[in-house]
Amino acid sequence: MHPRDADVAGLPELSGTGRCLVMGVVNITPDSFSDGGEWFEPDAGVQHGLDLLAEGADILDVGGESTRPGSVRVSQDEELRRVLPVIERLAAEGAVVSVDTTRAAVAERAVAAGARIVNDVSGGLADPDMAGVVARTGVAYVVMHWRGHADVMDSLEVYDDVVADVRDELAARLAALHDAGVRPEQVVVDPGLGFAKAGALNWPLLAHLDALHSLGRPVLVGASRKRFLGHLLAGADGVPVPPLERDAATAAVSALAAAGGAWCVRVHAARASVDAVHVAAAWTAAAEAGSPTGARPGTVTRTADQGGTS
Ligand code: PMM
Repeated sequence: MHPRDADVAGLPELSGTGRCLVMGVVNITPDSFSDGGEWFEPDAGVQHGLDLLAEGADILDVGGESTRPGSVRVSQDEELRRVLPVIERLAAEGAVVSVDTTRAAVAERAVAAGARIVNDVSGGLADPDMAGVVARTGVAYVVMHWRGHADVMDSLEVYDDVVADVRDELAARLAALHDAGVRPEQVVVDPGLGFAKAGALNWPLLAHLDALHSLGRPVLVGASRKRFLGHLLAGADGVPVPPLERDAATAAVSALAAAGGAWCVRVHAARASVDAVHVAAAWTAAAEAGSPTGARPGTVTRTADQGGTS
């Protein structure tokens, strides 16, 4: 079975959709790089989560600490104060909620408040107690590739072969989690786009998701509004386009990542990526079914319900 179709512990309603899932971002931070401050108050955060669900998001990822390059950490108390009321209310609305945290104590309290996924951008490296909390609670756990906190990550971008190095470092994290009692079916892996990875280093990771599939677990991709897209789209003056103008490129990555076998894409603007993953699912299903007519590739066969252009 392809890892994208593997079940993830505690998320039965997300199994068998036949398409890549969409995780909508609910940042309760005044300084996140892409949408900082817009949903800082709990009511606004909850409303934003409900809007993302209405756009078709499958999961809401609630975070209270910015991972913006160079950002300074918030205290644990402040992080809890930001995320817990929003998680509680969104979970009560029936949403599948994920908590974006590197702190074991925040993860534990968030799970008690209704979170069913712990999304840890440090993959368990930032807090030695995280693996124990994940093992004990049994929740789904996103293990992202990470080399250091936001204040130092830009100095840690040294790779022999970025795809092989990220895969091997994730494999080491999976082994450590296993030793700590985390079951394989709890785990989702993530290449950590933009984390200790300058612009050009992100594209090989996206183009070789199969290398991460060799780890045997579903893959989550978080490309949304990231710097490498801003640089890609820069005009002749070389100035990166601002984060809020990167959503079309994000949706393009969602389609391609989904067609490449991603289990989930993490995005700020859900609607376009929801459409993108449906397109990718139809595309992949057709490719896997082969040609219904035996026609050579490139031969157009028109049937009644496919006719016309609108
Ligand atoms: N990126 C950010 C935050 N959390 N979590 C996962 N699993 N993968 C990511 O790529 C990721 C993440 C970047 O910060 P943002 O919330 O401001 O976009």
